[in-house]
Amino acid sequence: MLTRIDHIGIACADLDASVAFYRDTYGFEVAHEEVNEEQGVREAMLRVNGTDDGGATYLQLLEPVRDDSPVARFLARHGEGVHHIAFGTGDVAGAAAAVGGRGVRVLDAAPRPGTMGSSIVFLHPKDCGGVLTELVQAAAHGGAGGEPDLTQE
Ligand code: V0V
Ligand code: CO
Repeated sequence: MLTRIDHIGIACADLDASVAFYRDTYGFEVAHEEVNEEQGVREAMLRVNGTDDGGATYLQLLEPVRDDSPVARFLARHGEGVHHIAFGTGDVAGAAAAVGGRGVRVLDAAPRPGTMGSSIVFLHPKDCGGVLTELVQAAAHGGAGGEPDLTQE
């Protein structure tokens, strides 16, 4: 059902400074950057291992774009640091339904748009041992999310 760690989300106050830290300290490069207005973030994906065929693992650096967003609230309460963990799946709706059936609150009634065309849902951290948890399914062409899609190309 859940096959891999897709990304670790890290809340930061200044995305460009955080990107520079990960580049200068570890040599990680930005594979993708976008603004997700619905989630209230500007984010950069730094590939740690794997390839763009859907098998990769990323760091997701998150800077809030509005004061009332989840990441802004997190920064105000906790400061910078690890914000969430995301598991990859080939079927995010099915995985969310299965986890929800085990008593975990699923925060999104239907999958929402995530980075690189992925589909995502969040699980309540209070039902996950204090860890905000995301389930993510890759776009059909691959990228962040689940398994390689062998039906393409
Ligand atoms: C809040 N809490 C957390 C937490 N954020 N615990 C662990 N990890 C976090 N990241 C705790 C907080 O300390 C409180 O506990 C309690 O939950 C309620 O927090 P709050 O600040 O009062 O409440 P809200 O309104 O911020 O709600 C928290 C939730 C919210 C988790 C429900 O942040 C949410 O819906 N998050 C999902 C969306 C999201 O995070 N989007 C940004 C990433 P105490 O103090 O009461 O014990 S976007 C992304 O990852 C994308 C686009 C992608 O991957 O593609
Ligand atoms: Co994420």
